[in-house]
Amino acid sequence: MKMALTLARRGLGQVAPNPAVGCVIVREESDAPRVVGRGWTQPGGRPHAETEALARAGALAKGATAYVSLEPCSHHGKTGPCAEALIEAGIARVVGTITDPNPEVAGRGFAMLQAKGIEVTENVCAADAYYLNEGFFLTMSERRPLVTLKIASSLDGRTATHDGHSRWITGEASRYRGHLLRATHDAILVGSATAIVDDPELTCRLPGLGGRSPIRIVADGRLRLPLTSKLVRDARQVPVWLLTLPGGDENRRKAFEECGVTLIDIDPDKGGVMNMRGAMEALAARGITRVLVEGGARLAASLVRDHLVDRIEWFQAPKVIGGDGYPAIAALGIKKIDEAPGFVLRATASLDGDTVASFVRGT
Ligand code: AOF
Ligand code: ZN
Repeated sequence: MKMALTLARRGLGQVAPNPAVGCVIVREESDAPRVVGRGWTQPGGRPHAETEALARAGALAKGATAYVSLEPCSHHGKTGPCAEALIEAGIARVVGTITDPNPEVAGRGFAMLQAKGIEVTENVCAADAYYLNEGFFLTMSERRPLVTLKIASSLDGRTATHDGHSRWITGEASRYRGHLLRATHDAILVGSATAIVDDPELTCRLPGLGGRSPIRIVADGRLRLPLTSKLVRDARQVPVWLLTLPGGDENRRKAFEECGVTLIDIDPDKGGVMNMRGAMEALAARGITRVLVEGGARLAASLVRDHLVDRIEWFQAPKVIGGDGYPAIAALGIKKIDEAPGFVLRATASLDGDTVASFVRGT
């Protein structure tokens, strides 16, 4: 199952709105098990993992065990049900993780297999399977994507000097890791101030992964992003979406659209600012399951305040900028420490002197 999960991971950032699934077909031969087919959900979400693995196994699938990192589907979608394909191939046993929360599946995949006399073992590596596809699960349960906040700061949590100088706080290895995060998310989101000040490209520029740039999204309530920005200039190569407040200047809206930028209206909160939960729901409705937030401080603060940050990837350089620098997260107005949102450390790594710490939301 660990192997199936590793294969599944290849699909992250490529298969939305579908989950990234892996499948390994194994023949339990006399002395040692033998892998006869491996598959994972293909870019765009199809074919599914199981049919890929079955195609590789061919006739050797008969009597074999299939390890699948999510319950095999039971519905007739764009392709036939994977549960049926496993049955037809003569699979004898299926080892699975958790049920597929898609209401069209929701236990029917496992039931179809069992009804045909196939032995089914569920809940193997269930926590890992959930973590891997948390974006897909959240779109099903909360109609919003998984939100990963990426921060690159000094030891004291600053992202720029008081002059706004920020290139570069973290080193090259950290920045490469940041690009890998881009490749494994469906979209990157930044606030308009960051987009204006940094004029970023927000693409994945890792050698070999150049084609894996996610959709680039700017939260820009008042359409302040310059039409001359790098993002707008190459919006026809790598998609750019602007989350904006309804209304606004018609000519400016048209100008963005003529550059190939997609405008998505998000209703304001009572205070007239963009409702971030509404924004996330709008992204999920457009098939986004994993969003990487890359700044700035105000966008990060509003997402933290609204309890929308599921994970934090905090890159820290061994430098001190001081209290006159810009904070990574803007004011939250918290009075008591027990009101501060908590996160749980999941892993750390050192990257050429920087450290990256991965956190998940506290319960
Ligand atoms: C599997 N194996 O590799 C994946 C599954 O639109 P369709 O027909 O591709 O179906 C999408 C649904 O299939 C998706 O919402 C989820 O329930 C399931 N994804 N299932 O057996 C796979 N990606
Ligand atoms: Zn399927």
